[in-house]
Amino acid sequence: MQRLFVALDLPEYTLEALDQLTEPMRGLTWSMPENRHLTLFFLGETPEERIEAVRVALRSISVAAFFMPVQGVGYFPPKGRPRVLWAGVGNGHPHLFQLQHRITDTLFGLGFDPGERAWQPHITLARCGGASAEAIRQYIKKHRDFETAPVRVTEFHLYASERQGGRRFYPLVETFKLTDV
Ligand code: 2AM
Repeated sequence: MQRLFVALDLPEYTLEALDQLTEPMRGLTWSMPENRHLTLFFLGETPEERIEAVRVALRSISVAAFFMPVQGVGYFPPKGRPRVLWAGVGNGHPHLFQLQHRITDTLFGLGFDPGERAWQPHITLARCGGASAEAIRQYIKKHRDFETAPVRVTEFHLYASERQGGRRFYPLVETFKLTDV
């Protein structure tokens, strides 16, 4: 079994800008900068014998490259105690949603469950299990105008998610190129 997900990588300049958003806050666990990405589809535990079919299917996806904004911060869930602090993509780009829909259709066709919640593009910055809701609201207010250079998205990736000594690692399984425009 491998725990798999499909995601977009972020260039160094974006990772640096996101790193500027980190600040000491009680009860908050910041994600490791090298682990920051934008998840498009979470496949979960996948039997080895199904992985080749996933890779072949993802290779057939044809979506044009695009520029993705990186702006705004927020948290999940919108109501109740915040659990995840994230950076957003503004209104995104139609191709971002097109790509995510194509991936979802493709993997749904292979029997993977997209889950019940609507996909909300986000880059996880921190888990906020122990932070106070008020501290998170203050943080959001302070960074509400966050915006950095858009990212040119030219590929997406299939990653595995592994845990070693309490830390998560995301080994790359395969990269899939978008089409040139
Ligand atoms: P995230 O994007 O909100 O951080 C690997 O676990 C990646 O898949 C993470 O980026 C994670 O969330 C995302 N993901 C989406 N749905 C998930 C789920 N049900 N369980 C674990 N991770 C999930």
